[in-house]
Amino acid sequence: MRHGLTHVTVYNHMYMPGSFGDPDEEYRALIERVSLWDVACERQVEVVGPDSEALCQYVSSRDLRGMKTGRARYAPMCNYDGILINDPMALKLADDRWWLSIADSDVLLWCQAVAAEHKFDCHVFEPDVSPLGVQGPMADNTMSDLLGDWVREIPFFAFKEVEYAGIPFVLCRSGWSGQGGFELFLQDSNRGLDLWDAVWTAGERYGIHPGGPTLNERIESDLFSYRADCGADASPLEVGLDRYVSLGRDDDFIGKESLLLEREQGPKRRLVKAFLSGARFEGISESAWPAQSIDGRTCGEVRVAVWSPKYQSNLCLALVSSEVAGGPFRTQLPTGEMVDASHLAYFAE
Ligand code: THG
Repeated sequence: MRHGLTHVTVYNHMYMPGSFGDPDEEYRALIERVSLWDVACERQVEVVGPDSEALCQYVSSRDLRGMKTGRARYAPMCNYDGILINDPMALKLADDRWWLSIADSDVLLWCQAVAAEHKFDCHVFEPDVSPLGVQGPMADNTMSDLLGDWVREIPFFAFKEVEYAGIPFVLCRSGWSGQGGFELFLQDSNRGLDLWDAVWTAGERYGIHPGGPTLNERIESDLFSYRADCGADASPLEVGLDRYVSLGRDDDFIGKESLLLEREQGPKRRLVKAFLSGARFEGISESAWPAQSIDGRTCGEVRVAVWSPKYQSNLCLALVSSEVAGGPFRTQLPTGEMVDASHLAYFAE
């Protein structure tokens, strides 16, 4: 609030700061400097006990076996019908201790139920852990000024448990932008302002700016957003998460049978990136817009649309039938105006 917060959304039943009033400057700070994000709403589901890995492995579509302690993996989760229900990062804190760092749906209840039904010997709960994002090309300088040069050596999706001025957190090279940076998983919510202020002070000489998950940058960088990019009925194969779904696994996992069948038949829809014609969009789209094929038939929907500085064009993510996904289509704006969509790429390909 002190930094002039102007826009919040709700994510995992929490407020998430989104913008501080100047989206163009927030984009620039993220691309050229360093940006500080309160992403405490990326809640953790902690799993502790002898069967913690077995539970995480069973609920994840991705194979998590063979991970070292101190490493993370992006691990989509499906229900028994092979429908995507969340896309967490799985962090292995110890052989018998894991965090699922979740997107916006109730994974805690799901994991507690699966653990009980399958008699996995583990405890599933929500710990006091609140991530802070430090993203952008100056994130390394900022964090190494704060903690020491060693932070530069942390590989992507690896982490270390640290303490700074008595503030305990897990420092991980990760985050929801394509610009690089860290997430600081604060382990004491009473120290949130202290941690924010410490990183802010370290980042001032690098032009640190307050921000949040940035819609245009994350689409340009192919980062998926559960709920925004698809509804409650999409499979990971439709939305381009295939590479994080380990269909060759020799063990069972939730959704496996359905996903194998879907792969055989081919996904019915595809998530695509497309340019939209017309004047520059201001702000972000608030709802899905109907998509039509060139011959006028309903073919899916534009899920999100935004101005892209990188492409100097309006850019959207659309979930459309596989037949039209490789080519042009049209969409109707809330104003009623029809605009042309031209295929840029399949999402994440
Ligand atoms: N940080 C944390 N938790 C999260 C998110 C986050 N939970 C919800 C949501 N974001 C999950 N979504 C993603 C999507 C992509 C990535 C991270 C979280 C990501 N993917 C790498 C990439 O696409 O290059 C690949 C990772 C891999 O190879 O395993 O970084 O932002 N804490």
